[in-house]
Amino acid sequence: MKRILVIGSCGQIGTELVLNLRDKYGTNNVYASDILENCPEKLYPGPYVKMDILEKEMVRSFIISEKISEVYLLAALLSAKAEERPEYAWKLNMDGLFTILDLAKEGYLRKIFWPSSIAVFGKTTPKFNTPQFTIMEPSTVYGISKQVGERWCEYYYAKYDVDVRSIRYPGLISYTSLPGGGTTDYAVDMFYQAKLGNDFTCFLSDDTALPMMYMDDAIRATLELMNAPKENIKIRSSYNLSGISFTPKDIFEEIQKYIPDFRITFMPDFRQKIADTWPSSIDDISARSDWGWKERYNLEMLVKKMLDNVDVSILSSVS
Ligand code: NAD
Ligand code: AKB
Repeated sequence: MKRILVIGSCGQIGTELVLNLRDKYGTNNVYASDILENCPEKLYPGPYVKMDILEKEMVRSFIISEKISEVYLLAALLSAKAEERPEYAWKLNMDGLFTILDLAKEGYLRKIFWPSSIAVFGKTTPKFNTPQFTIMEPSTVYGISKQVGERWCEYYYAKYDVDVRSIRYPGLISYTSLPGGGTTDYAVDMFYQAKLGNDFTCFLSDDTALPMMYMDDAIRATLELMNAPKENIKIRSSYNLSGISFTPKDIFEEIQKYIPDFRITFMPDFRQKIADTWPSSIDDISARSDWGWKERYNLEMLVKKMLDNVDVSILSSVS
């Protein structure tokens, strides 16, 4: 029987991942954990433990005493927040990964999921249909931490046979919880402002195309990767994963089909410089051929699903 721990479970991905894992493996076999005192109501009932990934001894003793077999390590500072706190971002994004990789090396964990990002690429990377193997010169602290993390995952697999699996997620769009401080967050914010009847000020320019994905696809990809036979996982750094590529103008125009009075102004800020170094679209042929990945959501489906489900009352929980 699997015993799963999700670290960073109260965030944008963690909330949905825990719900999906509990559906699949049973509520009591999936521990949610986060640095926050309490988990979001959506994760009641179910085991929750307050845990700071940087408290190494506490993390180790919990995993060993609870006989955890799989860890999904999601705790991190994302691109925009990491630029505000570079030293802390480096510590958080790297130290936690070593704690978990070492536990697997010592035989306490059977499998690890650790997400990378399109932020591993940089301005010297081919921008369109970015290949799996290409030039990677990230210029953000977040991107550097993800690229270095990829190298260490690959190393622990090659040297110690640690079964660590990873996806370079694109920008994720969802309504269950709010995003945590990334460059692609604008696309989620746009839905809340549209539903509130507000005008929207976009921090990226109208023509900034980025790889994006609806959360259901990202969660499904994660579970498919984790359940694929070990011998199929040929890439131990991280897999490129492609869903949709769109600009702020594309998504605005799609929302406007439902809310014709919706208005937008473009006022690029420091996040524009980050976005300018990232790919516009991704080639994910390796994920497709190694473990059968295929996206389901296109832009039209994503926008309809978001407008049907975004609940603006969630905003009061952060104000
Ligand atoms: P998020 O910011 O929404 O959630 C991160 C969670 O980690 C938060 O609940 C936070 O409280 C928790 N956390 C922070 N510090 C912690 C600590 N010291 N100990 C334990 N928990 C701590 O992030 P997310 O969007 O859910 O992203 C999860 C992972 O996926 C990250 O590694 C991120 O880099 C990666 N990723 C996300 C996206 C995306 O679009 N959401 C895209 C690419 C990669
Ligand atoms: C961010 O914008 O930082 C994240 C990511 C693409 O890694 N959404």
